Amino acid sequence: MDSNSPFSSLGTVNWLDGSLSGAQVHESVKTVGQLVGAFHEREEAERLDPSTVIYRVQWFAPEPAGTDGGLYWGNTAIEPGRIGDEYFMTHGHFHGRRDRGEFYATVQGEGALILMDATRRTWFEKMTPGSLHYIRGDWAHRVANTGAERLRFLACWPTDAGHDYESIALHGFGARMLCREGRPTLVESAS
Ligand code: PAN
Ligand code: ZN
Repeated sequence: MDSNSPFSSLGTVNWLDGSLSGAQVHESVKTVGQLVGAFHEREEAERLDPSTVIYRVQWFAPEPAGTDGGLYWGNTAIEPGRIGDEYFMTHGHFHGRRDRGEFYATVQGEGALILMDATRRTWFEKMTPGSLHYIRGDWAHRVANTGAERLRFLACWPTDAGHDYESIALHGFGARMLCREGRPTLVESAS
């Protein structure tokens, strides 16, 4: 059977771990050096090898960024670990357009999806294999790996969502996922 669909050679999803493959996969790697300012124990982060990988993102982008009504599909893999008492996590962001939502679905591992609304109210949803999470367009989102193995989740978001990292770099989230008495605990931030 021949297919002449313009997107038929996009690539494949490995449903065992969520990883993407094919010629059109985009990839980025985030290291301790790039995330140093995100963790509250900055000195601890500066003591680590800056090339240590915290997470990797893969995504399919069948349309250029900003296209009306398009969708992107991604997979994020966060390594297990902590900097001081804070679990390895993503930068986190608001969408540039606050009316553009997103789905996350956990494939492997254990984690926390940390969410924050426009008033800085911050809460989390537990991520376990199979858990599905809907992120409203005006909620900032960050994921922490609270388990002992790699955390992998899939994401689907609109092509014209955009990413506002600056608000998070400037003001952070209203709370952090910290290890307290051996357990992941959401602790309100001072600032
Ligand atoms: C995800 C995230 C991915 C990495 O694809 O971009 O998990 O997190 P940061 O972008 O915060 O570094 C997504 O939410 N896209 O919109
Ligand atoms: Zn997003």
